[in-house]
Formats: sequence, structure tokens, C-alpha cells
Amino acid sequence: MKLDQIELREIQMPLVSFFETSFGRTTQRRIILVRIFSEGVVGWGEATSPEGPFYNHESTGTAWHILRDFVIPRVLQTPIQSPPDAAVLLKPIRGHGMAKAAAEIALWDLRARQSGKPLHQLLGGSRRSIDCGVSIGIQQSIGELLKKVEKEIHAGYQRIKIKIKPGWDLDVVREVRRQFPASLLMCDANSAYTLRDIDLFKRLDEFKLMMIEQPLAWNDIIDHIQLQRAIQTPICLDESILDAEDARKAIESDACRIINIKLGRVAGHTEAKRVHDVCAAHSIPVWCGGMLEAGIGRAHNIAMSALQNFSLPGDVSASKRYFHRDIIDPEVEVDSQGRIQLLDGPGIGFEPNLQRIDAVTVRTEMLRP
Ligand code: OSB
Ligand code: MG
Repeated sequence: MKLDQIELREIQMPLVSFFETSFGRTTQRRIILVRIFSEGVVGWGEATSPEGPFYNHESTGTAWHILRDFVIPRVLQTPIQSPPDAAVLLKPIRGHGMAKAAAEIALWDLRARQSGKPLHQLLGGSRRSIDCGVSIGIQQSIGELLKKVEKEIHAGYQRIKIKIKPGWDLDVVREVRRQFPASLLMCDANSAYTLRDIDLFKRLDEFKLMMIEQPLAWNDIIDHIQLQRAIQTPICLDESILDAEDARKAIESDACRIINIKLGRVAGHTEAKRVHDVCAAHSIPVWCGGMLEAGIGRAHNIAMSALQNFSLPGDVSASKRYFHRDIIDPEVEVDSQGRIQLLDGPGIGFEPNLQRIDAVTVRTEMLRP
């Protein structure tokens, strides 16, 4: 792949409403976009790093630094035959999966566009549509949460995930379950608990949650084994799974029964597919997580979710839930059955809207070989 130049941009977009997790509240997104130019064809990527280092160690600022000073120079200096080569090339950079993924997924989009094929097909996906759930953040009151849950179920979303933290857990889950006895329901703690909270998780079993996502430490697998042994509800790991080896260890030790895959967390499509395959080989279902992505990241998530073992509804939902106006055409829409249809245009299938992107850009840098 002959790469002419690579552009980095930071865009800033306010969220339609704040999104709160156990580690904090987001009101405005600061997102890095990567645009790779190759002989008249362009590939797009998006970094999923959040604004501050509270989900994992990455932030918009660290991702810019790692991309500009390490990832992009390597990608421009080394001959790359195909996107998986980039994954190999970037491996010596330890951690910083979200920065690496932004470039790696842009190469996948580029390759798909060069060959005139949809990215989901290039990745080996076979689904025609993907099943969608929503992630609903911590609210000011249970009443407000119930209203949001109601709205999303009415819109057709197939499962509801609620964020929990100490002080916003048992009563909240009980009330949502009471109001929506038949809905697919789960919760995500984003590592807010320890094994001292084991009784809380035993009590949650009663509410027949589909799963509990990342209850314990962001860098733990071992304590999750003990928790999974003590409860009936399946544990789903998010933060703890950075590559296929982590997935294998977590599955073989029964630390979890489900895994959520995020492109940024696992450093791109190449590793995401490996995690997907390891899970499939062990009959562990996966679903696509979200990081409040703008359209380009969202479109990559949709392409990845076409793989067969993405058999549970994911966190990828409609653009309008996050942004007044997304940066792609068309925007991502979810039908009344809670599904997104795959598009068959080349690459990610959605077109980045340059005029719109320019309007929200706060800094740009062009890097050349
Ligand atoms: O843990 O899944 C998470 C958002 C930001 C950081 C971490 C997480 C989330 C979400 C939202 O749950 C997913 C989305 O709607 O994009
Ligand atoms: Mg999560």
C-alpha cells in the first residue's frame, strides 16, 4: 500500500445529553480522526480514546501524541502490504491500543475502498444487519432513568444496559426490572467494585440480568474468576481484555462467559477478529462495545459487528442519540426492530462529510513520509 500522506485532526462535538459512568461524566467529545491518502484513494479512522484517562490509560491528548510521534511515522516509513502488517508493525508500541487502532482501521477502510468492496465483507462478516442495544448512563434520579429506558425500548432497541456504581446499583436495577419484567437487561460497573462487594452481586442474580459487565478492576482477570464462581449471572469483560491472549486466559479460567469487543481497546480490526475467533472457538458469544464514537468510529463498529459470533445485541446505536449532527452521510439509523442494516458501498460504506468535519475541527496536522 503506497501511502502519500496522513492527516490527523481533532474535532470537538457536544453530546446531545451528558453520559455518566462510574468513573465520570462526559458532556463534550474530543475525537481524533485519521485520514490516509494513497494514490487518489482515502481511508478514514477514528480514535476511541476518551477525554481523560479514566476508562483506561488513554486520553485524546495521549492518543494525539502516540499517533503523531510513533504510530504514523512507523506506518509511513515501513512498507505495508495489507492492514494486518500494520498491526505487526505497531506491536512494539506497548499499550495505547486506541491510538494504534485509529491508524490500523483507517488502513482497513483504505484497503476496502481500493478493492471496491465493503469493509464488512473484507473482514469476513456474513450478517446483513446487526442487533442493537443501548447503554444508558447514570441519571439524576431513578425516575429519569426509567423514562430513558422506556423511550429506548419504545424505539425498538433489543436490550438495555444501565451503568451502575456504589450507591446507584441494587435499588436501580430492582426498579428497572420491576417496570420492564420481560426486557433484556444488563448492567456495567466499569470496575467500580471489589471482591468485598460479592454479596451485592449475589443479590443481583435475582433480577435475571443477561450479564454484568466489568464489575471488578480494569486490569484484573483473577478476581473475576472468584466472582463468577459465586454468582449465576454471566460476567462480561470489557476493560480487562486487550487482546486474544487475554480473552483465551479469561475464558479458560472461567473469569467470564461473554466478552465485549471494542476496536480501540484491542488496537484495531486485526486483533478484534482474533478475539472474536478465540471466543467463537470456545462458544463464548461477543458483542460490540461503544465509546461514544462519532460516525467514522461507529461505521467501523458496524462493519466489525457483521462477523458471525457477534451474536448478542451491542452498544452501537443511532447517531442521533449522541450528536445533533453526525459527521457521516447517511447518519447511522436503527430500525423499529432495533437493527442497523449493513451498507454495501466500498469501505465503511458511510461517507465522511468533509464540510461538517471542517466545521468541528480544532487542530490539524499533515504527516508525510
Ligand atoms: O464501558 O462500555 C463502556 C462509554 C464510554 C466509556 C466506556 C463505556 C461506554 C458505554 C457507552 O457504555 C457505549 C456507547 O453508547 O457508545
Ligand atoms: Mg463497558
